[in-house]
Amino acid sequence: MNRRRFISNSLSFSSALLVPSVLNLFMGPGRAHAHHHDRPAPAPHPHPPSPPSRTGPTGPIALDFELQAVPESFHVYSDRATEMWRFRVGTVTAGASQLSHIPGSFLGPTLELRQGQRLRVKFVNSITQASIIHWHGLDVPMDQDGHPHSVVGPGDSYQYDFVIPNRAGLYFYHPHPHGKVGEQVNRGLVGLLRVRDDEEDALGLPADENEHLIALIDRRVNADRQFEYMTGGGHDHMMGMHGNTLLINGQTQAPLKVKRGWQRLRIANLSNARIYNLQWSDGRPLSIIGTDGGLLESAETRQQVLLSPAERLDVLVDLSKAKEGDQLSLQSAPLVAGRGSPFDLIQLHCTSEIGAAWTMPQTLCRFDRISESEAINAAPGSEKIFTLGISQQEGWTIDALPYEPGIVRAKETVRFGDTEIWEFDNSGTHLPHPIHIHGASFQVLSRTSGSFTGAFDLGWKDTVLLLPGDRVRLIKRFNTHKGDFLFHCHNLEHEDHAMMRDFRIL
Ligand SMILES: [Cu+2]
Repeated sequence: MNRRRFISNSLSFSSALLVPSVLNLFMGPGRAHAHHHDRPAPAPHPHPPSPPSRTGPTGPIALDFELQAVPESFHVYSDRATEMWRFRVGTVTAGASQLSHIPGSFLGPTLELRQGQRLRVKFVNSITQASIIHWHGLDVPMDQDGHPHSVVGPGDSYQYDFVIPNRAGLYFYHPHPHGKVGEQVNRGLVGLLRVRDDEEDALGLPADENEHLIALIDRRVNADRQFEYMTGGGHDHMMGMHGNTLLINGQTQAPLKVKRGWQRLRIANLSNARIYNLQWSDGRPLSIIGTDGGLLESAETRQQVLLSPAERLDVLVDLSKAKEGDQLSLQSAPLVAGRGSPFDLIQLHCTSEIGAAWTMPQTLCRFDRISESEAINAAPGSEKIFTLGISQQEGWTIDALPYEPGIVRAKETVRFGDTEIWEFDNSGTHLPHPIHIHGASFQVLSRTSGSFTGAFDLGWKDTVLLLPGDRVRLIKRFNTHKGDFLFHCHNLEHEDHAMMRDFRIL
């Protein structure tokens, strides 16, 4: 699509002024403009494909429980309850100690699992819409992945039973019914899932009260303390749903009291659409030890890192030389210096207590780097290219196509066991798109940047940020499960309307 046509399409699609809107994404909450061009909801998927038959796991079950999606009045604010949909724990049959809760948070229970453990979850749908749960970042079989074809209606349930194959890392879960993901997450249906493994244990990383889960969530909170959704009309469809209020772990911001030692921040961007540009308030670099799929080979330092929806960052900070009462803020800076000001995400307040002593090792883990030569399409120019776009008829697209359930093109078909190089091309949309691929984690090979920089590509990734003008090449192994899986933009409003495709592993 040429640039002129793109601009004319996108203007009629949303009336949004593109350049200021892009900048607004990075300027802190509370700057949304109202426009009024609503799009109809997408049609339900017609012919769900049937998953390949498989034998379920047979070993002992580490965690077995009911996870209910329920309407609930919840006190995010003390003065008035917010009407939400939440994930709540029902009957627990095994492993109750592997469910933890962030006190006061509307997030669902945090599932605490180890690599190789078997998880059984009965999802009970007690909301008024069809739904299904996707375990973001976990490499599970097709019928366990929460593909939209698996949705269950109100009053129905879905039994999950799978083994955690992933390395230690911070993962999360959320609904994945096509066209309703943004709304259901906005209402509160999201939770964290933390995986541990022996390799991570051996590092003796800061743990317990020195390890902090930090889910970055923005919501548009109205005067009645309710979460609004898509009240900005076409602008919200264009930009994705940006809130006016930052809720860390779903709560109003409160300082985190920390001991004077090493602290580990497990940061997950669980916002529908907002991108954060992380930095420390005192100018010290971020010390990054992990991303979506767990530990890096060794720690990396950056002054700033962009974290787009669904991306995770594992950050260590050494406060052993801090004094009692010292304060340090994790902030989000504007994407473009001078356009807006940094805002605090979370403040760390040092207490009198001395915390954990620790030394950063040279090497964090044995990192299995995928060589380009492993790919069946390693020859220059033979990568599969997926072009991100927008059109008046289809909304957000991949190769000018919206989501078509169960329909895969030749390039969306992969032979089981193959490794492939995929390239995502965002030279045509002028907006950022965090692209998530279901199944096994991938590695980013290279990035050709457009107008912006700051994405962090190292480690095992399941979501990669395509900034305006960017082209990103990645490599992925398709050697774990056959069947239909999704790849899509994780700006949830882009995903719903309908920047998503199936790919099939045969
Ligand atoms: Cu997008």
